[in-house]
Amino acid sequence: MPTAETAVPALSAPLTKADFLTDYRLAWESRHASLAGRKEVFMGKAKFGIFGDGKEVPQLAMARAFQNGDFRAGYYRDQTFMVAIGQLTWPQYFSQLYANPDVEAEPATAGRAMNGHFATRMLDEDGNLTDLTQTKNSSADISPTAGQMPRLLGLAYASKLFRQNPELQQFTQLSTNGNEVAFGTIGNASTSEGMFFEALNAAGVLQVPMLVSVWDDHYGISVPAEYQTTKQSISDIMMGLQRDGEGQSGFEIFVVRGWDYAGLVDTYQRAAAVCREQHVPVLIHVTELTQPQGHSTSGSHERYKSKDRLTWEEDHDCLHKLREWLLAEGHATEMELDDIEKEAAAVIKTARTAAWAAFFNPIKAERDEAVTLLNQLVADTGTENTLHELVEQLKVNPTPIRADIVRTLRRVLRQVRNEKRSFGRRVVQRHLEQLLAENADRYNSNLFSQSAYAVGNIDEVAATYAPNTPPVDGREVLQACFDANFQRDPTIFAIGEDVGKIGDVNQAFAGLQDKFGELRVTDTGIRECTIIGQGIGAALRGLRPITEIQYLDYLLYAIQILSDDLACLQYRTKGGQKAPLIIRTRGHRLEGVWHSGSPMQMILGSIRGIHVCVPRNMVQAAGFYNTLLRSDEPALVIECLNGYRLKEQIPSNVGEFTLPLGRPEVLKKGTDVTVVTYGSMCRIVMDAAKQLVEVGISVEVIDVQTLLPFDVEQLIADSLQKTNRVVFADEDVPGGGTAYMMQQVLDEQGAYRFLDSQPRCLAAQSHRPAYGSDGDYFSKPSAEDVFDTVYELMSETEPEKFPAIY
Ligand SMILES: Cc1ncc(C[n+]2csc(CCOP(=O)(O)OP(=O)(O)O)c2C)c(N)n1
Ligand SMILES: [Mg+2]
Repeated sequence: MPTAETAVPALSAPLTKADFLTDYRLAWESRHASLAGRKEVFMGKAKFGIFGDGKEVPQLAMARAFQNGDFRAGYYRDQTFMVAIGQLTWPQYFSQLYANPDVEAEPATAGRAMNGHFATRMLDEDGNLTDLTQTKNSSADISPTAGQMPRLLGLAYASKLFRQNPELQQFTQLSTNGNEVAFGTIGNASTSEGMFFEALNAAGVLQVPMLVSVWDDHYGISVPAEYQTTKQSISDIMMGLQRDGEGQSGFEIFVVRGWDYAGLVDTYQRAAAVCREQHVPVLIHVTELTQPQGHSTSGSHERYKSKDRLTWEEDHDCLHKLREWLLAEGHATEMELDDIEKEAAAVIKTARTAAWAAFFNPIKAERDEAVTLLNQLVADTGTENTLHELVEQLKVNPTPIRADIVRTLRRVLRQVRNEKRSFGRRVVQRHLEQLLAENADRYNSNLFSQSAYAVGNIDEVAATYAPNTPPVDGREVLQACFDANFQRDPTIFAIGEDVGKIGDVNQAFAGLQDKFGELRVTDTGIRECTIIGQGIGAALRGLRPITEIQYLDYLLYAIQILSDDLACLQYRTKGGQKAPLIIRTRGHRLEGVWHSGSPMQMILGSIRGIHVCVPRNMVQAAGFYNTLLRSDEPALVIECLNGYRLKEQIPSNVGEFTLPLGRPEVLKKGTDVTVVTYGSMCRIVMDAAKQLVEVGISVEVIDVQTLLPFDVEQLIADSLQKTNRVVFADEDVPGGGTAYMMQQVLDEQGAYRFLDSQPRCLAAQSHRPAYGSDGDYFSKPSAEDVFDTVYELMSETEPEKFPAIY
């Protein structure tokens, strides 16, 4: 990793000639990196390339305003900035282009994201946060345009909490009195996205130190500003955010040309100062930028830019303009600048060569080792003719990849499947296993936390109950749970629509704002996507947010950011960053199309990397919150919307008892049929189970409790071994959550072999649930539906004892 000394220092005194030339050198290194990167793609050494050419100069100015403790949330053009702050080296840059999976060579994503996805490593070897106040930090980039904006809001929001909440001042390794600025970058065209506007509005409301730079090159791939932005100017149309003066709330908005080095340096100094000191959000619209090589390696910009535009871009290339300025101001001679440009080219050439060798040599060595073992196998088995060609192909491949090696080993083993006694065969098989394990670490690891605080490592504490305590409303169980956790850990806070003053629409936070203050229990605007982003950014910085989505149906507004940002954070950084965010919501049965949805398959399919808890009541929910608030992993907790007023026995250790994730609970023992369900369906299934007893059918009811992880000890398979019949029931559409559970049990757990009857799924209807009690009855599975489904299974098995009803 580069050291702090290699980074461009933040500007405290006016820049000197040496500083100008340092910047000029870096700008040209960056340009040569872009030019070389494109060539590497066209030579076939990398699959895709997107570069920061044409955006170098403003990034140098931004870097000079960026201090230790600050955070970036940006996009793929920011290579110059990342090198300027000392958090990217040119060999690392090329390593990412080549997809080098070695985390030392490519610390941002370990080869998992395509080039231009920047990130700093924020966790130590044990998975704990390092002292982020001592480093310059970048949250991990994602590709969806504007997807960095919700997280950016959260990074800035954390500074506000650290500054304004005295209880947080003890955490000096997380913040220095909230002085940290969150710097965002975004392309002009990406400001067309809704979440850009949502994040800016929220930052203005919250008054947080968020400094957004728009790199405006007039285009979004081929589509010009006329199609992107009203009046073709993002600063013009955002002017309503401008604050009226010092002490007023709102934004500071700056407009500066992207090739005007002196103007940029000055702007960033002033902008960052107001942002840092006063916590005023800032928008810097950086205009007149260019794309010397076009958008990416996917096509050429001559196809859609006019000759005039291309000439204008050439004239306004920020590097050419910087050169003109340095000469005009007498800061350098032509010869000095020529030399710098040449030296910069040489630096990049060396970096590129070194990065390629570091990427390719280990693969070649792996290939050679495999060929040696395979040749021994050929000799050993005497099947030269059939195997020889496969081995030879691998041997002469000039650019092997790891898949070529593994593919060859697998095909060879296929051919010698009868040579069971061959020593060479066993050696090759062991070697294949080793390679598969290594590649699993390279490509399939780190979806979840590997730290001591991973959910699986949290101590189990049983709930205890004092005798003779009367049952309370479910919401009071949660309220007591949150109260205890808020007292225990000052980094926990809750935000969401109606969470603050009234303590959420179902009052689980009632009274807690009065008790803990507005910074701990906080109302937000109606903006699900950035509520989640606010949580992600704050969690990245070591805080413990509970972000609320008022109803499960509105999770759709946030599912993109949960999927693209939170769920894959650990994975896409190979354990370099974590955001232990809890998303609290409520759903399943209540009323009508938009308040009783249960879109579980959408969730299960899109947020792997986030745990999904589906507690049947509020005691179970509290147990999950207690576990999660002690762990360092993100989770979605879906409470039952119709459960807040149901009476429950409150544990005496309501803030301490923990529930393990991934362990189902048998709600009722039985011998004939196992019904697997969760959430609000538990009560309906239990009701049906009672009715089934009356006709002599014994049902075992299992509440899975969490869908991700799912039954890690395979308890459901044990149940099927006993009953030999199974029904999966939930409120999702057919083929949704029930199909997932069936796959887990029959396929993953292999429980198909215990079945004597067809496995059945009982889901809701394919449409959204209708309003009213009849709408519910005819849209969602009822106790009668459960009864009939189970009864049919028994009727098929023993028609005499259980004659068909219909
Ligand atoms: C949500 C989403 N839609 C489309 C894309 C494909 N895409 C990648 S970059 C890009 C253009 C972005 O233009 P702009 O924001 O101006 O940034 P620039 O590349 O010009 O710097 C598009 C459409 C994407 N990555 N994400
Ligand atoms: Mg653009």
